Amino acid sequence: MSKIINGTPLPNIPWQEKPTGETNHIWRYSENPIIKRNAIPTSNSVFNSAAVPFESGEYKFAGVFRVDDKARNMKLHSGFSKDGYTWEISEKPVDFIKSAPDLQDFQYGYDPRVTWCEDRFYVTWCNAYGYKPTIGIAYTYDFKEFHMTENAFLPFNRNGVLFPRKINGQYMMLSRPSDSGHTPFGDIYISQSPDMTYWGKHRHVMGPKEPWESTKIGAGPIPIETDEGWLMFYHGVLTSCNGFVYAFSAVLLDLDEPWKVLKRGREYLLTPTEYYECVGDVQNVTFPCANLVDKDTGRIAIYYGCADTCTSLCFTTVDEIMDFLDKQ
Ligand code: BMA
Repeated sequence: MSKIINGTPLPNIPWQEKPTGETNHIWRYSENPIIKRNAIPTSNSVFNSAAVPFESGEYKFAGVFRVDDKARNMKLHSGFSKDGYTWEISEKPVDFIKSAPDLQDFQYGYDPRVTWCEDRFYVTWCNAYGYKPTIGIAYTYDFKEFHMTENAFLPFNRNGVLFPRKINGQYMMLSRPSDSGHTPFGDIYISQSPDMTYWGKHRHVMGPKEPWESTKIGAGPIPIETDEGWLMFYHGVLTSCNGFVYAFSAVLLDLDEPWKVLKRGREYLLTPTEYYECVGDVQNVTFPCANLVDKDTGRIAIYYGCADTCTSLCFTTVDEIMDFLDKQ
């Protein structure tokens, strides 16, 4: 049994037992989707969003949500939840406070990740700089005020995922250099920073390998630290005659040199098969952006966007994924 290190107990993690007869290593919540496209009056869709444990009064969870409005602007909204299933999403987008006067104004933002690191929550997302996508960084203590700092990289880049602690004295961030459109390529890289401002020492982590991910891959939720390595879900894209298909799998990265891949899924763990994953604004998309983890039981609840329209939950455990990786 592999152990989670550097995590916290989360007895109130959203959870359903693996259904009898289920042969996959990940199983869906029976009441999916948990957040519908019309969650707030102005929303066209709410998907590819991030949730974390956060205590505030009755609330036990907080998050940053990708909300596309009815003019199809891509905005980020904060939200709170008592149980991790039912979310109260702010009707107003996050109004970022700029940490330097000459930082760009918020133009658009999507696919947020939220990481607890040291003393605060960091949000990383695909941020427009001159209307070109790169990786934005902000921090918050309360999910009410968000301080936007320097972008991590130059355009074009997407899927910036921060590790939850420094490794060998460096902050580490995964990302996926891209182009200005619906990028037909993409490998995962890692970059290092002593101060969250200057990023360098870039290392290649991995590129597409199997048919299900043959177009491009990108980091998913925040990596989970286990005694065997960093466990991370990542998405992979296949180009079919109907367009892109977004599925996801898992990888185990070296604890001290996380650009080294120790084990990697050959098969996908979850691919669009349910109606809400196949039908929506963009068909056939399952896109994980967050995982809650209970250190005591190894239970994992994954939040994933469905068909660029709504948000769902699925479940697994550290042991299930290690078992899957050992069999690949
Ligand atoms: C990517 C991003 C994601 C989206 C996916 C599928 O480029 O825009 O937010 O889920 O495409 O449309």
